[in-house]
Amino acid sequence: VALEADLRRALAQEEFVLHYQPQVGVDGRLAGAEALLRWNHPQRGLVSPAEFIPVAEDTGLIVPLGQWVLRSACRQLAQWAGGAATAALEMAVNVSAHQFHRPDFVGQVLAVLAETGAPAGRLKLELTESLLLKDVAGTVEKMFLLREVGVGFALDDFGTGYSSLSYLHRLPLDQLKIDRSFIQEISGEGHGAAIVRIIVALGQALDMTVLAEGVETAAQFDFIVAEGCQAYQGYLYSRPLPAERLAEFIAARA
Ligand code: G
Ligand code: G
Ligand code: MN
Ligand code: NA
Repeated sequence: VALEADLRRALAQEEFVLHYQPQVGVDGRLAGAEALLRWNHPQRGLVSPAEFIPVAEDTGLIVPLGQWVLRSACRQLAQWAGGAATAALEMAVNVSAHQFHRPDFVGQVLAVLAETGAPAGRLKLELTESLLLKDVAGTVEKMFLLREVGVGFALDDFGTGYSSLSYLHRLPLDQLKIDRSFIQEISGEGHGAAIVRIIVALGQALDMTVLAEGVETAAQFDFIVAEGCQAYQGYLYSRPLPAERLAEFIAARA
């Protein structure tokens, strides 16, 4: 309850910020960034979403918070679209189940695109497997409506949920994101390497690109390239950065 009240106050006082983690092609081309929410708490400093997203989900606060994330990320995307070095970048935005399954979700995304002037064709929404499973018919309909204006979709944390091959091919997904737990297991005793291989094959069969999450070492990078992943993100390339730091990062590489 204390955290809930604190979250409400934080929303009103604009204590949230977005950081952006680069998403890169295995050829080294910067493809875009994933917007990651941070709470800049007056006493506690930067608080991880892992701590407060579950509370926001339980209390319904995720709806206004998710709306804030989408609007802020789209403002940033519109700004990128107007800059020579950033014009081609995509923006990936995490969407929670509660937010997605609201009846007015499609209308809200369209309104934010119109309001911010962000190019729909460079917005990518990251959905999770559990979200998709909740109402497959309704989900497919929403995804097709958004795809019509150019919005893309990635399946986040892939491999950790309960995807069914029987509906995966019905969804207009552009990308599978291999959960970082499998990337971390690549060189260990687990089945990480085999799972990466299977997800790449699945992506090829379903005509989806495959992005590896949480790539931290050169060995992991070499493996995902050899297996045919098209893109990656992770500390090896860059941590999530504040917008100004990302701009410096891009300028330094240009
Ligand atoms: O950035 P970090 O690793 O701390 O994120 C922790 C978790 O919070 C991840 O699962 C990530 O997907 C989730 N997350 C980060 N930003 C957002 C957001 O804007 N909306 C939602 N729904 N989840 C987010
Ligand atoms: O669930 P989602 O994929 O949205 O979560 C992204 C989270 O992963 C973010 O909180 C981000 O900070 C974190 N992250 C990004 N790159 C790495 C990495 O290379 N290693 C680790 N351990 N975490 C990472
Ligand atoms: Mn994500
Ligand atoms: Na993930």
